[in-house]
Amino acid sequence: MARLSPRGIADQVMSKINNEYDNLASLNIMVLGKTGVGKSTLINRIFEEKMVEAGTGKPVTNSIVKVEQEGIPLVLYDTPGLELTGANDFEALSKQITKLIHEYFNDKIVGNEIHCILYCVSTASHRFEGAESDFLRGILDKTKEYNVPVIIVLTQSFSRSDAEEMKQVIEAENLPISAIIPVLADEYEFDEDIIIPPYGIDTLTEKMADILPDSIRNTFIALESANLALKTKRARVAVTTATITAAATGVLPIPIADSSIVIPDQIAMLVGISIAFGLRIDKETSSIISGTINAIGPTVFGKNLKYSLFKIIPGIGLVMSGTTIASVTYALGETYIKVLTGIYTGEIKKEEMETPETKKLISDMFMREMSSSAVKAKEVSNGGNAQ
Ligand SMILES: Nc1nc2c(ncn2[C@@H]2O[C@H](COP(=O)(O)OP(=O)(O)OP(=O)(O)O)[C@@H](O)[C@H]2O)c(=O)[nH]1
Ligand SMILES: [Mg+2]
Repeated sequence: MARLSPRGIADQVMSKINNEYDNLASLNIMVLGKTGVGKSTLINRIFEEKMVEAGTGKPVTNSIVKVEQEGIPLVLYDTPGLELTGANDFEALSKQITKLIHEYFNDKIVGNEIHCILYCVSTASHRFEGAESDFLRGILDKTKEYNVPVIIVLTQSFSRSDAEEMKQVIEAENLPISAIIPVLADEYEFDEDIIIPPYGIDTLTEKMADILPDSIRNTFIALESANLALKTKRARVAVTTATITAAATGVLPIPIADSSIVIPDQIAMLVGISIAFGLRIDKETSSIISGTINAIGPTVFGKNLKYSLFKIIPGIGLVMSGTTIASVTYALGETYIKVLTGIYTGEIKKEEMETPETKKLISDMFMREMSSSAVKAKEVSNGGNAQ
């Protein structure tokens, strides 16, 4: 086993994140709706990158612009500033969309297909017209061979009861869509005393993850920054996989001088978790990874665990059993998820990874995970389920 410093492990994880990120299939989403309904606000809320700003898109038809950013596997088709006032406008847009969808699905280059359409209707506008209904039905009918899922997003749902009413009106149209989801993307200041907090984005992102094809789901989870539960769930899959593999490893000799117990499966696990949390290749990511390993290394090799993780086998020396490796793997994965969650929620500061306080926090987390992980690792490797 190669000797690896925490920095060396971080470097390995980083270069693999890089590869993995480059290999993520591009997520292609179409965001439709009249001007001012909140399409850009919604997208910026889901992806928390300033993806959609005036003038950044490249026109692909009269009304549709393509928005993308170097190095991000996301392509958005947006309809900014669209005055859809009557059946003629809808008819014209329908033609453009239908044509595009056919083109993209029949393109020789794989990966251009539209994966999902978000059709935005403003609850605050109190209007869902017959023309909109015909428009959606028409598009879905003319592209039905591709099964592009459509979610109607009720944007600007300042009033939940209005949103519910609007939902019922649209439901009565019996459109072949995947869902109707009320959303308030940004908090709304009703007056000085009443601020309505955002809601519905978790429901929407969960639905999106659900309807996207398997190959695209990972991209979506990596890119979305609005739903921590989605990220955690995906990250736990990586922990489960690595724990199962570790449990099957059998005994592993540990060079005593080597303060690293990180083996390829664990590196893959750290990569999987990092991707789910959307970590990018930068100095901060490196310090998060090496900080985590730094904080828990002494715990694994120090004497402060209640039981020894090692056995001595004559002729081989110090070994770790498969079960122990599984426990350490599980605890490492869970701890890393907790660290990233802490960073996500702001409870842990990226810049403070190496402070004694953060180190202690992480090492305590790891100790807690270790004390329960022997049991959990066993459950995971038996049942294949980390929850
Ligand atoms: N408070 C609050 N304001 C919102 C929300 N959604 C949209 N708005 C406001 O509504 C206005 C229009 O929102 P945009 O996101 O620009 O709408 P759009 O659909 O992208 O408009 P076009 O690009 O012109 O087609 C902006 O002033 C937003 O701040 C929301 O969820 N909460
Ligand atoms: Mg816009």
